[in-house]
Amino acid sequence: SAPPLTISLLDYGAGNVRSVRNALLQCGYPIIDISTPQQILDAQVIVFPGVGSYHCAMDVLQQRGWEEPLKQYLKADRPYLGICLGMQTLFESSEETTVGDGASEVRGLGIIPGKIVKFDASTRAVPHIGWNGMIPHQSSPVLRYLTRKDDDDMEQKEHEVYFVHSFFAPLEERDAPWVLTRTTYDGQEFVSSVQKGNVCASQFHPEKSGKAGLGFLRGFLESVQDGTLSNTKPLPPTTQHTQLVKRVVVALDVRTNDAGDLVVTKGDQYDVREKDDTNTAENGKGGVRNLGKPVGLAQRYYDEGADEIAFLNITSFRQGVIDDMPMLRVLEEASKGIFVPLTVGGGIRDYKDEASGKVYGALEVASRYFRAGADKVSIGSDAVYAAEEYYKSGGKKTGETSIESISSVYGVQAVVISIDPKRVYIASPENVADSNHVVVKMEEDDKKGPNGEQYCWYQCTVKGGREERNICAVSVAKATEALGAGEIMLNCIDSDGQCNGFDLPLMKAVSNAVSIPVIASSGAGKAVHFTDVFKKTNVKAALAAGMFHRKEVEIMDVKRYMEESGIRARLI
Ligand code: 1PR
Repeated sequence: SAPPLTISLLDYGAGNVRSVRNALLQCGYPIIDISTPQQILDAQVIVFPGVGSYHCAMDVLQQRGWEEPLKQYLKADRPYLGICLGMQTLFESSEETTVGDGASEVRGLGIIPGKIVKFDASTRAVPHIGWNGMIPHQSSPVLRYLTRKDDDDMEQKEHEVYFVHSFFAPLEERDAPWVLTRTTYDGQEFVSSVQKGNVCASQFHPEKSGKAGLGFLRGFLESVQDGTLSNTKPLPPTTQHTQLVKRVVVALDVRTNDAGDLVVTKGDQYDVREKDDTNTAENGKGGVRNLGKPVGLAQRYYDEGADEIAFLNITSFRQGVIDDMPMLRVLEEASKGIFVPLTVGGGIRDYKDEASGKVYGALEVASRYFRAGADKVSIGSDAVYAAEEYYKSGGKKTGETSIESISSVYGVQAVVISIDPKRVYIASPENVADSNHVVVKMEEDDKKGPNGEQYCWYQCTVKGGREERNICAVSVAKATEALGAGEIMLNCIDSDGQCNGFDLPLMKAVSNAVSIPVIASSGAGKAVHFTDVFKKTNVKAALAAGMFHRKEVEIMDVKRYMEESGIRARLI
């Protein structure tokens, strides 16, 4: 048989391509890194996982003298797989502007006619984040592992794949020979993958699309290997559309227990110590609840169908994380076998090393996590401080907050804000002390105040719920969106660990106030809690911890229940 293929990886050093490497390795092919123009011309197959911004990718290609050989390689119809920006740069230009530069369009490689444009954010949440389907326009060996039988109508369907982008290639008649699949995002159709001959590229991230994504990579690489890659055929047009599915996220709260081991724990209203003498600590209180090892548990949730996994370092306020090797190791290990997005939170802020006096910026802290395999970082306490400053200055952006510094380098989709609010009950809306606090009405009896109060505002806390601040959850969400956050993870300390369902008034208030996606968190105990929050609020994802850790409900039970209730979920 033919000698095994070696993949030439075009890694131009922006952001994290560790997961692409891991996914290619998982498919069983060796990788070499391209470092000279000649290596482009000599490659058997090139994989170009674009991350960061369009102009940055094009600048690097030019500066390193890679643009011309790459064009030559592509025009000669040699095997190529572009991912995300690796697809967008194949087009003539992009609306994505260079920093500080009003309206200039950035030129691309010009292999495919047409221009990359931005989603209209006035009618939908932007970025387009999450799992969406694909409608094939051609049959291709690349898609051979991607179809599944639909349960109801026995129709062949493409598996959902993971997208995260604000810009897209519009579906235009003249690009028709290139379109491999199309996808719909809230009424907007776009090109989700292209293929002509041996040149192929995807807007979605196969390396983050679970087993379907690995199947796409395998389909591509195997057909390069056996020489069948260009065996494509146009398919008859259909009027089908796809839909972004609601995500089910699992969170792992991680900390060191009293014996010094890093464990997954889970609190009741943020108290992670056992109520009895289980795992008893030296000080006589209950020990830290130990639900297992972070990497092993995360791998289990990936295998069981989690759409996304978040690791939260919940005691990071006590120590700096710049040297937090155990947590970096967790990311490194987890990203080897988990091919869905990984978020890491806790301690993403500026940090001063007391011993040396050296100051590390939040960007440096975040970069270490990205390099270790994280796709997003979540910012808790520091986001509250940034929001306070934002309002104090009358809505000025300094460019110096952790949110701004990280999102300007890694993109808004890489910055999640974790909000930890507590209810402050009031008898009537007039009783609110500060007119900036958004007041909501509690409709369910079990969420009313101790004296039957029907109203409350949601007070933000910092340091894992230990310190209250005079700012409400809606205000923090709006300010952090303005500063460049891409997503909100919305907890509720009152509901955390209670298994009584998500705090719907809070979820409604925040998801209606911002246009970035909101992940509902805290309080899930049954599948119906997920369908409730999806039906009654605007959240795009829902997160649970305890019910999955205790194996009370399986992830796929939740998803099947969602589908039965008419809410699309990713079934594996
Ligand atoms: O402030 O940037 O260092 O971030 C600290 C991070 O750690 C924040 O994301 C904060 O939410 C988290 N955190 C701090 N202390 C705790 C604690 O529990 N003592 N965990 C904590 C927060 C929230 C969710 C939880 C859901 C779902 N955990 O992740 O898992 O509430 O739980 P459930 O489904 O069992 O109800 P910074």
